[in-house]
This record gives sequence, C-alpha cells and structure tokens, in this order.
Amino acid sequence: MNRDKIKKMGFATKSIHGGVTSKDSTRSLATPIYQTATFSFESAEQGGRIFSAEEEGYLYSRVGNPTVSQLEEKLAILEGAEASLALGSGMGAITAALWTVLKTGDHIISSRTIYGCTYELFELGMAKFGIDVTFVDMRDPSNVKEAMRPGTRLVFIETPANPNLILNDIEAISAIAHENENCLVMADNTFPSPYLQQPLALGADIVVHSATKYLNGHGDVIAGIVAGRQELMDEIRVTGLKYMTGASLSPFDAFLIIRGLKTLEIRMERHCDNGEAVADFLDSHPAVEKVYFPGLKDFPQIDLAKKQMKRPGAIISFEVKGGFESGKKVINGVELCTIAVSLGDAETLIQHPASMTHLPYNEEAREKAGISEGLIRLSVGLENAEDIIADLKRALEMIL
Ligand code: LCS
Repeated sequence: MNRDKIKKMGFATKSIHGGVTSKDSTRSLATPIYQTATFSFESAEQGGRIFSAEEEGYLYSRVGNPTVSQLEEKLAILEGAEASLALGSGMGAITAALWTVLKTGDHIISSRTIYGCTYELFELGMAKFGIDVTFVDMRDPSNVKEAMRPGTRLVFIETPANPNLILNDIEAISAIAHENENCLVMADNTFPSPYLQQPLALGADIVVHSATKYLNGHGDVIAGIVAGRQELMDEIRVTGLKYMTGASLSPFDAFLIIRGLKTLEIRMERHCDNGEAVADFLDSHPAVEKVYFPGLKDFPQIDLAKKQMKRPGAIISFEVKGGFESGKKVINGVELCTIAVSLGDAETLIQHPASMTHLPYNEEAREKAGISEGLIRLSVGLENAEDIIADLKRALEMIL
C-alpha cells in the first residue's frame, strides 16, 4: 500500500502494513529475508550506474538491503519522518548520526541523565575528536538557552530519561535550540517508542532508537534506528553508516523487528496497563521509599507527561528503605522478574543502574544526574500484572 494512504490510517495498521509496497513473485505474506551480502549486476555498465546513483538498486548489504529497507520505511511512517535508517545497534545509530553531522570544534548540549553508554560516548569519546559536550538539567529549558554557543551543533534529549524517568520538554527545547540555525535537535525515543511519543512532530530534527527494546520487543535482537529528513538520512547512510561506523543491521534481525512491530500498539497498551498497576502497588508499599514513574499523581512533571506522551510507559524506578543493602535483597529475592539489563521485553526485567547500566557515570556525576546508589529499575513486561505484583510483594516483604 502506498505511503500517502497508510499515513492516514491508525498506528497499528501502519505498523502492520507500512513499508510493504509489493508482494514478491511468490506472493509471500511474511517479509522475505534477503540474506545476502551482495547483489549482482546485469552488466559492468549497470554496476557503475548503481554505484554512482544514476540508477536505483541494491549493491551491497552494508549500505542497503530489501528486508532492511522494509523496516526503514515502516519506521519512517511510524515516526512521521521522511525517511529512516536501520542500524546494528542503538549505539551504532547514535554514533552514525553524530559522525555525520559533527566536526572537530563543534559543541553538543546533552540532557544530564541519559543511558550509560551514551554518556560514556559524550563524556569520553567525543573529547578524543575535539568535540565539547555540556550536560545540563533540561527540566528547566532555560538551562539549554544558557548553555548555547555559536558553535552548538547538536542538542541531545533523552526523555523519559534512563533510568530515573526525568522528562524534558521536546517542544520548548527544540524552539530554543533552533534559535541557532545550525543547531540540530536529536531525541532518543527508546523509552516511549513512537506509539507513546512523536519527537519530530514536537520539533526535533532526528529521532534515534535502540530498536533492541520495545520496537523489536522480544529480547532477541540488538538494533538501532535513526529517523528524520530524507536529505539528512541519505547523508547518514553514506557517511555514518557506509564508511564511518559500518554498523549495518542483518536482514534476519530486520525481519524479526518487522515481525515484532506488528504488535507494537497492543504490546505498548499492555505494558502501560501493567506499568500503572505495578507503580501504584510500589507507591503504596511500606518498604518503598520513593517511586519514579510519570503516571503517578505526585510525579513532579505529570503535566509534561500528559502533554507530550500518550501514556506514561512501563519503566519504573524506585528506592527502598534501607538503601542498596536492602535493595540488593529485593533484587535477589524476585523469582518471576529476571535480573537483567535491557528493557521493553515480554519478560519483566530488574536491574541496578549504579552498578550496571549507569556504571560509566562516576559517583559525583551520578548523584548530579539524580541516579541514587539505591535506585532499582524495573522494565515491566507483558505477564499478568497480578503475578508481577505478587513476585515483588514477596521480595519486598523480606526487608520489612
Ligand atoms: N538509548 C537508550 C535510551 C538506551 O536505553 C540504550 C540501551 C541505547 C540507546 C543503546 O542501544 P543498544 O546499542 O543497546 O541497542 N539501553 C540499555 C539499558 O538500559 N539496559 O541495557 C541496554
């Protein structure tokens, strides 16, 4: 079905039919997996024409592959973007975009609380190439304005933030960033997925994803997505993907994500239902000190959550009374919940950011980012909510 028709349809319809332009000669319903590294040419002349983009066609799977293309078209439709690019990991997506748009001497402003490896890339990696990064608390967008310099080329926003669910106002921050006409806004949309939040419609220029998470949804793939304007995506393909990172996605993994995306809407609705039930339970439990979840009535940024997100998602962080000594007992005490990093899977996952996902932050930076030693992060899965709650209840009773 063509893109203009699909664009007018509902989210689930887009995620099922988007990008499926024609059936192949076998009329296969499921997306064929073009498990090939290279593509043949009819003649030397044709090879030359395809390489110089005078003729459309696939040439080598690092740069493009029909199975991967279907995923890219689907994601472009779901994010409301002109185009998207699928890569071999979320970090591959972020770095491919950065290596394309940045040069030595440029300046980045990033939200202070972000995924640990993105923080490491900004804090350690960028300095090697003479790119300066300023971390700011974007809960007050005027902090972005204060940090802007003539050489600010990129504002990076993660919202909700990993791991403590701080929200950043994409619309307000984009407006400030765009006062400098050379400045691009990149939003990491991994936590909400395009079902709950649409950064491009709010003013961002580039959306990135760890497709490892909700987009695939089944914990069996590492992948990334970049979405935005066609011209920018073309540039990232030839620079960031083709020769700077080579972070291409395998056709088989693209197939799995295409399959996973067909249920994104119903999975997200169930994740959100479960997230709300688990957050309410934790919030009322006597062993729990504090719960971080954008759906709770006393969440400090509840108005922003309602403004830019369809629902509050299903990642919850919390602290228990007695700090991490007690927290460890809770993590070790669960049975149904799995002790593992990653998120967005069918299984409920529990982890300790200070010693796992956010280890790259030193203690001072971690405290400044609002990631306490005792913080525990839950990715609420798709099991029956009462079973998740019963598991957590049993573990929490161990520390009462
Ligand atoms: N962006 C966010 C917000 C993430 O949470 C992650 C991974 C990435 C980017 C990188 O994606 P990847 O390369 O892993 O596909 N977050 C993880 C987490 O919280 N636990 O394990 C990985």
